[in-house]
This record gives sequence, C-alpha cells and structure tokens, in this order.
Amino acid sequence: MLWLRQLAVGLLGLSSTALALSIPRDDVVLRPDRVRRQDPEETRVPDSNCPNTARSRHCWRSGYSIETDFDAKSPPEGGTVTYNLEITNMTLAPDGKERRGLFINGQYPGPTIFANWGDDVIVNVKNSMPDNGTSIHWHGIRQLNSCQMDGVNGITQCAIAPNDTYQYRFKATQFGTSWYHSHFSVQYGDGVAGPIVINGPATMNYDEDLGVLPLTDWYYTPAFELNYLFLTGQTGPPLVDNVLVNGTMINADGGGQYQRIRVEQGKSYRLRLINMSVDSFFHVSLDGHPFHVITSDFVPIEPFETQSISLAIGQRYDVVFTANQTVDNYWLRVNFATDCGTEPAIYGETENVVGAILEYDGADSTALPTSSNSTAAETNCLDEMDGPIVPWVPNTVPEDRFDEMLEQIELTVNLTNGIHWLIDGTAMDIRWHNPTLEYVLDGNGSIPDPYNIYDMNEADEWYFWIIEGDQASIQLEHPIHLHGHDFYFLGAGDGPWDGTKNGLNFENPTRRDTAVLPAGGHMVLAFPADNPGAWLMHCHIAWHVSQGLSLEFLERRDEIAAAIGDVSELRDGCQAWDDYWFGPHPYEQDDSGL
Ligand SMILES: *[C@@H]1O[C@H](CO)[C@@H](O)[C@H](O)[C@H]1NC(C)=O
Ligand SMILES: *[C@@H]1O[C@H](CO)[C@@H](O)[C@H](O)[C@H]1NC(C)=O
Ligand SMILES: *[C@@H]1O[C@H](CO)[C@@H](O)[C@H](O)[C@H]1NC(C)=O
Ligand SMILES: *[C@@H]1O[C@H](CO)[C@@H](O)[C@H](O)[C@H]1NC(C)=O
Ligand SMILES: *[C@@H]1O[C@H](CO)[C@@H](O)[C@H](O)[C@H]1NC(C)=O
Ligand SMILES: *[C@@H]1O[C@H](CO)[C@@H](O)[C@H](O)[C@H]1NC(C)=O
Ligand SMILES: *[C@@H]1O[C@H](CO)[C@@H](O)[C@H](O)[C@H]1NC(C)=O
Ligand SMILES: *[C@@H]1O[C@H](CO)[C@@H](O)[C@H](O)[C@H]1NC(C)=O
Ligand SMILES: *[C@@H]1O[C@H](CO)[C@@H](O)[C@H](O)[C@H]1NC(C)=O
Ligand SMILES: [Cu+2]
Repeated sequence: MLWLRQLAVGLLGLSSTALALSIPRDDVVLRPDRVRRQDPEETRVPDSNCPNTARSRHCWRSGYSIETDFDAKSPPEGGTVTYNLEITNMTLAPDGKERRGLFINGQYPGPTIFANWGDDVIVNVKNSMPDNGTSIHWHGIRQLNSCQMDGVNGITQCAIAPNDTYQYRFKATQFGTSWYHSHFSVQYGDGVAGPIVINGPATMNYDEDLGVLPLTDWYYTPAFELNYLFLTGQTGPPLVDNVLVNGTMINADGGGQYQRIRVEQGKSYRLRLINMSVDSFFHVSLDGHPFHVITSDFVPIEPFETQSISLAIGQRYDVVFTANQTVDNYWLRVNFATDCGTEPAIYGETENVVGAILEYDGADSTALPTSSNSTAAETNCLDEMDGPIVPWVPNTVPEDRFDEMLEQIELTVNLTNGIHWLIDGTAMDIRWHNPTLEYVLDGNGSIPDPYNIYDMNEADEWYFWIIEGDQASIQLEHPIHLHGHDFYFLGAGDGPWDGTKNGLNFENPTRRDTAVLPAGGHMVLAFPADNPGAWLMHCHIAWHVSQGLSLEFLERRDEIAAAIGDVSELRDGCQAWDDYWFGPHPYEQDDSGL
C-alpha cells in the first residue's frame, strides 16, 4: 500500500515526474503493517504454489517461501552448480595503476558464484601460486554437517599446496548475498576474494536485480609486506591508497574509471552491497534515491528505508531503490569511516567522489554526475543504526538458559614485541599442517593452547557469549564474524557488561554472521549447538586476525566424524601440504596463520 500512498501524493501534486513514473504496483513492501507480526502462526506458513516473479518476490517454489525458517527446515531440492577457481600470481590494474597480486581466474574481484537456494555447490580451487598455500572460506555459508568444506587452513583443512586442487562441496541452505575469500594469513588483501549470489525469495518486490557491488579498500603495496610491518610494530595500520567499487575506480592521477550502473526510469532495482575490505568501514548512499534495506548478511529482514547504509567488513546489505528521478547521472557515494581509519590520501586533497555512477537510460553516458548528496557523510564505525534490523522470520532466544550457559570472553592486547591480540590471555596461533579437524578425527586430545578452543558439547543447547574488550587498551571497533552459524545479537554497549540482562533483546533479535564490537565495549551473542564442527570466530580486520584475534568453537567434538562423513579431500590435501611444507617452501609462518 506504500506505493498507492506515493501515487496519491504524486497525483495530488500533479508532478509530471511522479506521473510519468507511477507504474501501478501492488504492495511494493510486501508486509508494511507490522501488526501481522503478532500472529506468528499465520506468518510462518510457507506458500505452496506461488512462482517467484517481479510482483511476488516472497514466493519461491512448492512449500518454500520467505516465510520458511531456513535453519529449521531443509532447503528445497536443488540442482548442482560447478565452478573452477585458479589462483595465480600476476599483475592487474583495477584502478588504472598496476600492482602485483594474487588473483582468481585473472580478474579482481574473482568470478561471482551464482546458485539457487537448495543447490549443491562444487568449487574446484587450484593453487597456481608458486610461493603460498591457500584455502577458501565461503563467508556466511552455514556448512551444516560439512565443516571440512569451511575453508579455514589450520582448523578445517591443511593449506592447499602449490599445484594442488581442493574440491569444496556444500549446500546453499540460505539465500542472498555473500563473498568468498582466502583464509591464508592476509592473502585476501592481495586479491583472493569474490562475490556469492544465492537466488531465493525476498521481503520486497523489485523489477530487476543489478547484481553485486563489492566494496574493497585497495593498497598498492602487497598485503603481506604491509602486514609484516604492522605485526612487528614497525608501523601502525597501513594507509589505504584507494577504494574499489565492483573492482574499479579512478585513481589520484586521473586514470582508471568508475563503475557505471545502468537503469531505466520507472523501474525498481535490487543492489547487493558487500564489504570485502581488509580494514575499512564504509557508508553508502545514492543521491536522490533512498534505499529500502531487505537483508542483513544472509538474513531477510523487515524492509526499512534509509538515506545511507553502514557496512562493517564482511557485512552485506541488499537494498531496493526505485529509479524515479529525472533522467540523468547520479553519484552512488562510498564514504570512508574516518572515525576508525584514515581516508585514502588522494581523496582528502581533491574533490574526487569515491563511488560509482548510476546512469539512467538516455543520460549522457560519458558525463560525470552533477547530483548533490541527499545526506551528510557519516564517519562512524558502528553497525547500521538508521533502522531496526528485524528478521522477517521471527525467533526467540531462550532467556531462561542465559544464566547457566553464559561464558565471558576477555579481549586484551599485548604490545611488547609487536602487536598481539589476546583471547582470554592467548593470541591465536594455528599450524597449517595440523588442522583442528585432524586432531578430532584422530582422537588426539592434545590440541595446542594457542588454538583457542571453546567447547560446546551439549547437543542443541543454547550457548551465550559475552565478548568484552579491555577498556584501557582497546580503542578500536572490531567486526566479529562467526563461521558455521548465524548468531543472535542480543546487545552491545560501551564499557564492560553490567552483569544484568537489562537491555538485552531475546525476542526476535538481529540474526547475522558479522557484528561490531564497540571500542572498549562489549557484545552479547547466542547460538545453539546444532552444527557439529570446529568453527572459527574472528575479527574481520585482516591485520587483527593475523595478529591473533580469533578463537574456535569446538562443537560436539565426539559427533563430528559421523556428522561430516567423507574426509578424503582433507586427508589428501594434508598429504600434499606436508610434502610441500616439509620440502621446498621458501617462507615461514610469521603470524597466526589466519
Ligand atoms: C521515489 O521513491 C522513493 C522511495 O523509493 C520515495 O521516497 C520518493 O518520494 C519517490 N520520489 C518521487 C519523485 O516519486
Ligand atoms: C609472486 O611473485 C613475486 C615476484 O616474482 C614473488 O616475490 C612472490 O613471492 C610471489 N608470491 C606468491 C604467493 O607466489
Ligand atoms: C606468501 O607470499 C608472499 C609474497 O606474495 C610472501 O611475502 C609471504 O611470506 C608468503 N607466505 C608464506 C607463508 O608462504
Ligand atoms: C608446480 O608445477 C610446476 C609446473 O609443473 C613446477 O614447475 C613447479 O615446480 C611445481 N611447484 C611445486 C611447489 O611443486
Ligand atoms: C559488477 O561487475 C560485474 C562483472 O563485471 C557485472 O556483471 C555487474 O553487473 C557489476 N555490478 C553492478 C551493480 O554494476
Ligand atoms: C567495511 O568494513 C570495515 C570494517 O568493519 C569498515 O571500516 C568499512 O567502512 C566497511 N565498508 C563499507 C563500504 O561499509
Ligand atoms: C551533504 O554533505 C555535506 C558534507 O557532509 C553536508 O554538510 C550537507 O548537509 C549534506 N547535504 C544534505 C542534503 O544532507
Ligand atoms: C606480552 O608479550 C611479551 C613478549 O612476547 C611477554 O613476555 C609477556 O608475558 C606478554 N604479556 C602478557 C600479559 O601476556
Ligand atoms: C597429538 O598431536 C600432537 C601435536 O601435533 C602430537 O605431538 C602427538 O604425537 C599426537 N598424538 C597422537 C597420539 O597422535
Ligand atoms: Cu579487529
């Protein structure tokens, strides 16, 4: 009905633009009245025979729809999609300036992996780099009973040796937008990353899907070099040279080019924003076009409207907007969050806009936009605050388990001999040839202390975690990402937790896989032990995870072998890695390994 209201306003104002654009459309927002939320029975029944079209995006197919709780119910039977990714050491110039990097299939970002909800996804990853191992993590993919496919070297597999191929097989149990990236030290900062799109239903209608718009901070110096200087305390966090939007941007000397996103006046579009940064927060806005936000990470949410959206590293938001302005070019602005990072040097001194160009059909396709910002540039490094992030399919976290199942995790930093982040006193430090899963499969209980293991042994029990940063030393926000689960985000705040449940939300809290731990503050997370495996939780600032900021949840250790089944890929991969690592490798591990 929202659209009808807009139509009425347009007609009353007799605005010619509004008239021209008023395509009749039922229910732009599928369920604007939150009242229905009070009837959980009604809203939870999946539609049966309802095709997914531009006017019925909430449908999927028989028995599955946006109302399906994808954690509780198996996904629809799907097909199989196969991709081959080959990582090579080569030179590219995404913003017009050449740099050596480690790129997938000769491009940056790597190819987008497309699948449908319920599909089996097979990805063959070949390591054609002469001098590094690798492993590819599928960010946000739940990997239900397939922990050996999570792609974390030293935890779920050995690093993939040069010339070796690892075959990843997993099911797309959720739908939406995500990305994949290397988990071999800071390698993804050198280019080993790409988008993932899993088609499924949506909480709002739109005419067309524009696809992914990954945002990346870009350094002209290789990430391994920058990381070493920071790790050893010789420099602070490296300064960003540029920001790439969908793998392209202009540079300070005028070379390179903007991504142009072409739209037709009157149509509505879905755009998938992904923060693939190493160390940068962004705020994204589109001049003259407010966003309706429809997902956070892989979780569909009640749509809310905003002029600007904040993305921490690893986070994704899918937005819908309507091309209802006059035919022209408009800036899509990517503002750097200067509160927790330094703006790329070139943009401080010039008037260049960091972002991309929305180009209407019929507009001058060589001109730059002259549009002005619809909102002031935000500079904070906090999670999105402009709208309530309310999952579409409601869930309740059992408050009565809180007191018994609560565990506190203390984050501190040690600045003697370089920089090390400590989790309950220990910086993470894994070995690429001894993954946690191998210890588990071998029944070897002597997992080293710096693997930072937190056991979760009781099947389907809810576990509650308070992560608290030492106030004296930690003046930075950390985007915390969990593998193997979406967590329920019960709350966060400045300073230490006050020891009470006041202010914590147990009733349909935000559910996602990445959230921000405020500087020197705390956050409270919960999730049930419903996926046996070894699951990494880490800060997604690549430098920080390299400096030890991570831990592992070892979930239902005794059930893992039976749950995950075939581990031949893991075993063969470890054999190949051992041959390489105890043979010809030129470099040593000098960080946490992740
Ligand atoms: C364009 O659409 C947005 C919602 O997407 C709405 O807020 C705005 O009023 C519309 N503008 C016109 C001129 O119709
Ligand atoms: C990439 O090539 C450069 C230059 O030959 C070399 O120094 C570097 O070690 C290589 N990196 C990897 C990961 O193979
Ligand atoms: C990976 O390759 C980079 C060069 O591209 C090098 O600096 C680094 O030391 C290598 N790391 C390992 C452990 O091979
Ligand atoms: C990888 O294969 C190439 C070509 O066969 C060979 O030259 C190179 O030595 C191999 N690298 C390793 C580490 O085995
Ligand atoms: C991003 O780039 C890819 C590959 O070039 C392209 O298919 C896609 O449409 C682009 N995304 C947008 C939003 O323009
Ligand atoms: C990406 O995440 C980083 C760190 O969380 C954040 O500083 C940056 O602003 C984010 N980028 C965008 C486009 O949101
Ligand atoms: C545009 O951005 C500038 C600088 O952030 C700000 O002063 C101005 O108020 C913004 N315009 C609107 C309409 O918010
Ligand atoms: C900090 O690191 C130094 C050097 O590695 C070590 O001697 C010291 O015990 C550490 N302090 C803490 C509190 O862990
Ligand atoms: C268990 O792992 C440790 C560390 O890798 C190793 O030294 C030990 O031999 C292993 N024990 C068994 C029984 O395999
Ligand atoms: Cu961090």
